[in-house]
Amino acid sequence: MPDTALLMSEEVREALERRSPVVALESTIIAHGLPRPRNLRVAEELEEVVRTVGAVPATIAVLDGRAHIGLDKAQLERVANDDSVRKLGHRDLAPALAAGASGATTVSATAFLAARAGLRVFATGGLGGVHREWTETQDESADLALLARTRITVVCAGVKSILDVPATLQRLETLGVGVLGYGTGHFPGFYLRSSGEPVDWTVRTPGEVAAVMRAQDALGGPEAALVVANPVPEAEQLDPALHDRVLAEALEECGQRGIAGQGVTPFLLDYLARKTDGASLEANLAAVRGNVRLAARISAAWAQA
Ligand code: PSU
Ligand code: MN
Repeated sequence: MPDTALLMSEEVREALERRSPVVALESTIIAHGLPRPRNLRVAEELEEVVRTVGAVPATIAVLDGRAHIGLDKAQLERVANDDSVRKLGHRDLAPALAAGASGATTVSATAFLAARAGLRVFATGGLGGVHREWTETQDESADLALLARTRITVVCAGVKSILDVPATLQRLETLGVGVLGYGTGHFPGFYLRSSGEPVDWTVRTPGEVAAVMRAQDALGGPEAALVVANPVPEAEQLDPALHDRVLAEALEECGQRGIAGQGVTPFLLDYLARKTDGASLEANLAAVRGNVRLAARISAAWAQA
Protein backbone atom coordinates (compact mmCIF):
# COMPACT_ATOMS: atom_id res chain seq x y z
CA MET A 1 0.00 0.00 0.00
CA PRO A 2 1.50 3.37 -0.92
CA ASP A 3 2.45 5.65 1.97
CA THR A 4 -0.14 8.16 0.85
CA ALA A 5 -2.90 5.66 1.76
CA LEU A 6 -1.60 4.50 5.15
CA LEU A 7 -0.77 7.16 7.74
CA MET A 8 0.91 6.04 10.93
CA SER A 9 1.03 8.37 13.93
CA GLU A 10 4.49 9.37 15.11
CA GLU A 11 3.95 7.58 18.43
CA VAL A 12 2.98 4.28 16.77
CA ARG A 13 5.82 4.48 14.26
CA GLU A 14 8.39 5.04 17.01
CA ALA A 15 6.99 2.22 19.13
CA LEU A 16 7.18 -0.20 16.19
CA GLU A 17 10.76 0.88 15.45
CA ARG A 18 11.73 0.27 19.09
CA ARG A 19 9.83 -3.06 18.98
CA SER A 20 7.71 -1.84 21.90
CA PRO A 21 4.22 -3.29 22.41
CA VAL A 22 1.44 -1.72 20.32
CA VAL A 23 -2.27 -2.62 20.44
CA ALA A 24 -4.63 -1.98 17.51
CA LEU A 25 -8.14 -0.78 18.44
CA GLU A 26 -11.13 -0.68 16.12
CA SER A 27 -13.35 2.36 15.64
CA THR A 28 -16.76 0.96 14.57
CA ILE A 29 -17.53 0.22 18.18
CA ILE A 30 -16.94 3.93 18.90
CA ALA A 31 -18.85 5.39 15.94
CA HIS A 32 -21.67 2.87 15.57
CA GLY A 33 -21.60 0.51 18.56
CA LEU A 34 -21.93 2.91 21.52
CA PRO A 35 -24.24 5.86 22.25
CA ARG A 36 -23.00 9.46 22.28
CA PRO A 37 -21.54 11.13 24.28
CA ARG A 38 -20.33 8.08 26.20
CA ASN A 39 -18.58 6.73 23.07
CA LEU A 40 -15.83 9.38 23.06
CA ARG A 41 -15.13 8.93 26.76
CA VAL A 42 -14.88 5.17 26.21
CA ALA A 43 -12.53 5.61 23.24
CA GLU A 44 -10.22 7.74 25.40
CA GLU A 45 -10.51 5.38 28.34
CA LEU A 46 -9.57 2.35 26.22
CA GLU A 47 -6.43 4.10 24.98
CA GLU A 48 -5.59 4.90 28.61
CA VAL A 49 -6.02 1.23 29.60
CA VAL A 50 -3.44 0.26 26.96
CA ARG A 51 -0.98 2.90 28.23
CA THR A 52 -1.41 1.81 31.85
CA VAL A 53 -0.11 -1.61 30.91
CA GLY A 54 2.86 0.01 29.14
CA ALA A 55 1.80 -0.41 25.51
CA VAL A 56 0.95 2.13 22.80
CA PRO A 57 -2.66 2.29 21.53
CA ALA A 58 -3.28 2.51 17.78
CA THR A 59 -6.93 3.29 17.10
CA ILE A 60 -7.60 2.76 13.40
CA ALA A 61 -10.01 4.71 11.16
CA VAL A 62 -10.27 6.26 7.70
CA LEU A 63 -10.34 10.06 7.60
CA ASP A 64 -10.70 12.05 4.38
CA GLY A 65 -9.62 9.09 2.28
CA ARG A 66 -6.58 8.12 4.33
CA ALA A 67 -6.23 5.13 6.63
CA HIS A 68 -4.91 6.26 10.01
CA ILE A 69 -3.00 3.93 12.33
CA GLY A 70 -3.13 5.86 15.61
CA LEU A 71 -5.42 8.87 16.10
CA ASP A 72 -4.86 12.12 17.97
CA LYS A 73 -7.52 13.65 20.24
CA ALA A 74 -9.22 15.69 17.51
CA GLN A 75 -9.32 12.71 15.14
CA LEU A 76 -10.79 10.46 17.83
CA GLU A 77 -13.43 13.12 18.44
CA ARG A 78 -14.35 13.16 14.75
CA VAL A 79 -14.82 9.41 14.72
CA ALA A 80 -17.07 9.64 17.78
CA ASN A 81 -19.20 12.65 16.80
CA ASP A 82 -19.18 13.23 13.04
CA ASP A 83 -22.40 11.99 11.38
CA SER A 84 -20.67 11.53 8.02
CA VAL A 85 -18.39 8.81 9.43
CA ARG A 86 -19.49 5.61 7.71
CA LYS A 87 -19.06 1.98 8.72
CA LEU A 88 -16.25 0.39 6.69
CA GLY A 89 -15.58 -3.30 6.34
CA HIS A 90 -12.48 -4.51 4.53
CA ARG A 91 -14.13 -4.36 1.10
CA ASP A 92 -15.14 -0.72 1.65
CA LEU A 93 -11.58 0.51 2.18
CA ALA A 94 -10.66 1.02 -1.48
CA PRO A 95 -13.86 2.90 -2.44
CA ALA A 96 -13.57 5.03 0.73
CA LEU A 97 -9.95 5.94 -0.05
CA ALA A 98 -10.78 6.73 -3.66
CA ALA A 99 -13.75 8.92 -2.65
CA GLY A 100 -11.84 10.77 0.08
CA ALA A 101 -14.51 9.51 2.51
CA SER A 102 -14.29 9.02 6.27
CA GLY A 103 -15.31 5.91 8.11
CA ALA A 104 -14.92 3.83 11.22
CA THR A 105 -13.34 0.43 10.64
CA THR A 106 -14.97 -2.87 11.63
CA VAL A 107 -12.97 -5.88 12.80
CA SER A 108 -12.36 -6.93 9.17
CA ALA A 109 -11.04 -3.52 8.06
CA THR A 110 -9.10 -2.91 11.28
CA ALA A 111 -7.44 -6.33 11.27
CA PHE A 112 -6.41 -5.83 7.65
CA LEU A 113 -4.95 -2.35 8.19
CA ALA A 114 -3.27 -3.33 11.46
CA ALA A 115 -1.54 -6.30 9.83
CA ARG A 116 -0.45 -4.14 6.87
CA ALA A 117 1.08 -1.68 9.33
CA GLY A 118 3.00 -4.47 11.09
CA LEU A 119 0.84 -4.71 14.21
CA ARG A 120 0.14 -8.16 15.59
CA VAL A 121 -2.32 -7.71 18.48
CA PHE A 122 -5.80 -6.24 18.24
CA ALA A 123 -8.63 -5.82 20.78
CA THR A 124 -12.37 -5.50 20.21
CA GLY A 125 -15.63 -6.28 22.01
CA GLY A 126 -17.17 -9.16 20.13
CA LEU A 127 -16.44 -10.44 16.64
CA GLY A 128 -19.04 -10.40 13.92
CA GLY A 129 -20.23 -13.78 12.68
CA VAL A 130 -23.13 -15.80 11.33
CA HIS A 131 -26.50 -14.13 11.93
CA ARG A 132 -29.39 -16.23 13.24
CA GLU A 133 -31.46 -15.80 10.08
CA TRP A 134 -28.59 -17.01 7.92
CA THR A 135 -30.66 -19.48 5.91
CA GLU A 136 -32.82 -16.58 4.67
CA THR A 137 -30.40 -13.65 4.63
CA GLN A 138 -26.97 -15.29 4.15
CA ASP A 139 -25.73 -12.57 6.53
CA GLU A 140 -22.29 -13.63 7.74
CA SER A 141 -19.94 -10.87 8.89
CA ALA A 142 -16.94 -10.24 6.65
CA ASP A 143 -14.90 -10.45 9.88
CA LEU A 144 -14.67 -14.24 9.58
CA ALA A 145 -13.33 -14.52 6.03
CA LEU A 146 -10.81 -11.74 6.62
CA LEU A 147 -9.51 -13.44 9.78
CA ALA A 148 -9.00 -16.62 7.75
CA ARG A 149 -6.30 -14.84 5.72
CA THR A 150 -4.75 -12.31 8.10
CA ARG A 151 -1.99 -13.04 10.61
CA ILE A 152 -3.20 -11.15 13.65
CA THR A 153 -4.21 -12.00 17.21
CA VAL A 154 -7.69 -10.73 18.09
CA VAL A 155 -8.72 -10.48 21.72
CA CYS A 156 -12.51 -10.51 22.04
CA ALA A 157 -15.31 -11.66 24.36
CA GLY A 158 -16.29 -14.24 21.78
CA VAL A 159 -18.75 -13.25 19.09
CA LYS A 160 -21.75 -11.02 19.69
CA SER A 161 -24.54 -13.02 21.33
CA ILE A 162 -27.04 -11.56 18.85
CA LEU A 163 -25.48 -14.07 16.40
CA ASP A 164 -25.80 -17.81 15.89
CA VAL A 165 -22.85 -18.72 18.10
CA PRO A 166 -22.54 -22.47 17.28
CA ALA A 167 -22.73 -21.71 13.54
CA THR A 168 -20.08 -19.01 13.90
CA LEU A 169 -17.77 -21.39 15.79
CA GLN A 170 -18.30 -23.94 13.04
CA ARG A 171 -17.36 -21.36 10.39
CA LEU A 172 -14.19 -20.43 12.32
CA GLU A 173 -13.24 -24.11 12.34
CA THR A 174 -13.90 -24.49 8.62
CA LEU A 175 -11.93 -21.33 7.85
CA GLY A 176 -8.97 -22.56 9.91
CA VAL A 177 -9.01 -19.76 12.50
CA GLY A 178 -7.60 -20.92 15.84
CA VAL A 179 -9.65 -20.20 18.98
CA LEU A 180 -8.18 -20.11 22.49
CA GLY A 181 -10.33 -19.80 25.61
CA TYR A 182 -8.55 -17.47 28.02
CA GLY A 183 -8.87 -19.00 31.48
CA THR A 184 -11.98 -20.90 30.38
CA GLY A 185 -13.01 -24.11 28.67
CA HIS A 186 -16.12 -22.40 27.31
CA PHE A 187 -16.50 -19.93 24.50
CA PRO A 188 -17.56 -16.59 26.03
CA GLY A 189 -20.99 -15.14 25.22
CA PHE A 190 -20.09 -11.45 24.75
CA TYR A 191 -22.52 -9.91 27.32
CA LEU A 192 -22.45 -13.25 29.13
CA ARG A 193 -19.53 -15.08 30.64
CA SER A 194 -20.28 -18.24 28.68
CA SER A 195 -22.10 -19.04 25.45
CA GLY A 196 -22.45 -22.63 26.64
CA GLU A 197 -20.27 -23.87 23.76
CA PRO A 198 -16.96 -25.61 24.55
CA VAL A 199 -13.54 -24.52 23.22
CA ASP A 200 -10.80 -27.01 22.32
CA TRP A 201 -7.87 -25.06 23.74
CA THR A 202 -7.45 -23.14 26.98
CA VAL A 203 -4.58 -20.80 27.89
CA ARG A 204 -4.03 -18.97 31.16
CA THR A 205 -1.27 -16.37 30.66
CA PRO A 206 -0.24 -13.77 28.06
CA GLY A 207 3.02 -15.71 27.67
CA GLU A 208 1.09 -18.81 26.62
CA VAL A 209 -0.72 -16.79 23.95
CA ALA A 210 2.61 -15.42 22.67
CA ALA A 211 3.93 -18.99 22.50
CA VAL A 212 1.00 -20.00 20.26
CA MET A 213 1.69 -16.95 18.05
CA ARG A 214 5.35 -17.98 17.73
CA ALA A 215 4.27 -21.53 16.84
CA GLN A 216 1.92 -20.16 14.15
CA ASP A 217 4.86 -18.31 12.59
CA ALA A 218 7.19 -21.28 12.91
CA LEU A 219 4.68 -23.48 11.11
CA GLY A 220 4.06 -20.99 8.30
CA GLY A 221 1.25 -21.81 5.89
CA PRO A 222 -2.05 -19.95 5.50
CA GLU A 223 -1.87 -16.63 7.30
CA ALA A 224 -4.87 -17.22 9.55
CA ALA A 225 -5.59 -15.15 12.66
CA LEU A 226 -5.68 -16.32 16.26
CA VAL A 227 -8.80 -15.58 18.33
CA VAL A 228 -8.24 -15.16 22.07
CA ALA A 229 -11.69 -15.48 23.64
CA ASN A 230 -11.70 -13.66 26.97
CA PRO A 231 -14.90 -13.80 29.05
CA VAL A 232 -16.41 -10.78 30.80
CA PRO A 233 -15.94 -11.04 34.59
CA GLU A 234 -18.85 -12.91 36.24
CA ALA A 235 -19.84 -9.92 38.40
CA GLU A 236 -20.13 -7.69 35.33
CA GLN A 237 -22.05 -9.96 32.98
CA LEU A 238 -25.63 -9.20 31.94
CA ASP A 239 -28.32 -11.17 33.77
CA PRO A 240 -28.73 -14.22 31.47
CA ALA A 241 -32.55 -14.35 31.79
CA LEU A 242 -32.84 -10.63 30.95
CA HIS A 243 -30.42 -11.12 28.05
CA ASP A 244 -32.45 -13.95 26.52
CA ARG A 245 -35.78 -12.16 26.89
CA VAL A 246 -34.71 -8.78 25.46
CA LEU A 247 -32.63 -10.35 22.69
CA ALA A 248 -35.69 -12.33 21.48
CA GLU A 249 -37.63 -9.02 21.31
CA ALA A 250 -34.77 -7.28 19.53
CA LEU A 251 -34.52 -9.97 16.84
CA GLU A 252 -38.28 -9.85 16.33
CA GLU A 253 -38.26 -6.05 15.97
CA CYS A 254 -35.28 -6.13 13.60
CA GLY A 255 -37.11 -8.59 11.33
CA GLN A 256 -40.35 -6.60 11.40
CA ARG A 257 -38.62 -3.37 10.46
CA GLY A 258 -36.78 -5.11 7.62
CA ILE A 259 -33.38 -3.92 8.82
CA ALA A 260 -30.61 -5.59 6.82
CA GLY A 261 -26.89 -5.47 6.00
CA GLN A 262 -24.64 -3.12 7.95
CA GLY A 263 -27.56 -1.78 9.97
CA VAL A 264 -28.38 -5.04 11.75
CA THR A 265 -25.61 -5.15 14.36
CA PRO A 266 -25.87 -1.46 15.46
CA PHE A 267 -29.69 -1.78 15.67
CA LEU A 268 -29.55 -4.89 17.89
CA LEU A 269 -26.83 -3.49 20.19
CA ASP A 270 -28.78 -0.25 20.62
CA TYR A 271 -32.09 -2.06 21.20
CA LEU A 272 -30.55 -4.17 23.95
CA ALA A 273 -28.95 -1.14 25.62
CA ARG A 274 -32.27 0.76 25.66
CA LYS A 275 -34.44 -2.14 26.80
CA THR A 276 -32.09 -3.26 29.57
CA ASP A 277 -31.79 0.33 30.90
CA GLY A 278 -28.13 0.41 29.98
CA ALA A 279 -27.21 -2.90 31.66
CA SER A 280 -26.12 -4.48 28.35
CA LEU A 281 -24.00 -1.41 27.62
CA GLU A 282 -22.19 -1.79 30.97
CA ALA A 283 -21.56 -5.49 30.29
CA ASN A 284 -20.32 -4.66 26.77
CA LEU A 285 -17.93 -2.04 28.18
CA ALA A 286 -16.67 -4.35 30.92
CA ALA A 287 -15.90 -6.95 28.25
CA VAL A 288 -14.11 -4.45 26.00
CA ARG A 289 -12.03 -3.05 28.87
CA GLY A 290 -10.95 -6.55 29.87
CA ASN A 291 -10.07 -7.38 26.28
CA VAL A 292 -8.03 -4.22 25.79
CA ARG A 293 -6.10 -4.83 29.02
CA LEU A 294 -5.38 -8.45 28.04
CA ALA A 295 -4.35 -7.40 24.51
CA ALA A 296 -1.84 -4.97 25.99
CA ARG A 297 -0.39 -7.72 28.18
CA ILE A 298 -0.21 -10.11 25.21
CA SER A 299 1.50 -7.48 23.06
CA ALA A 300 4.05 -6.98 25.87
CA ALA A 301 4.71 -10.74 26.01
CA TRP A 302 4.97 -10.82 22.20
CA ALA A 303 7.40 -7.87 22.13
CA GLN A 304 9.66 -9.71 24.60
CA ALA A 305 9.66 -12.89 22.56
N1 PSU B 1 -17.74 -5.25 19.33
C1 PSU B 1 -18.55 -4.45 20.09
N2 PSU B 1 -19.32 -3.53 19.44
C2 PSU B 1 -19.31 -3.39 18.07
C3 PSU B 1 -18.47 -4.22 17.27
C4 PSU B 1 -17.69 -5.15 17.97
O1 PSU B 1 -18.57 -4.57 21.32
O2 PSU B 1 -20.04 -2.53 17.53
C5 PSU B 1 -18.43 -4.05 15.75
C6 PSU B 1 -17.10 -4.56 15.15
O3 PSU B 1 -16.54 -3.50 14.41
C7 PSU B 1 -17.50 -5.70 14.24
C8 PSU B 1 -18.86 -5.24 13.79
O4 PSU B 1 -16.61 -5.89 13.18
O5 PSU B 1 -19.45 -4.78 15.02
C9 PSU B 1 -19.65 -6.34 13.10
O6 PSU B 1 -20.58 -5.76 12.24
P1 PSU B 1 -21.28 -6.68 11.12
O7 PSU B 1 -22.07 -7.69 11.91
O8 PSU B 1 -22.16 -5.70 10.36
O9 PSU B 1 -20.18 -7.28 10.30
MN1 MN C 1 -23.59 -8.29 8.33
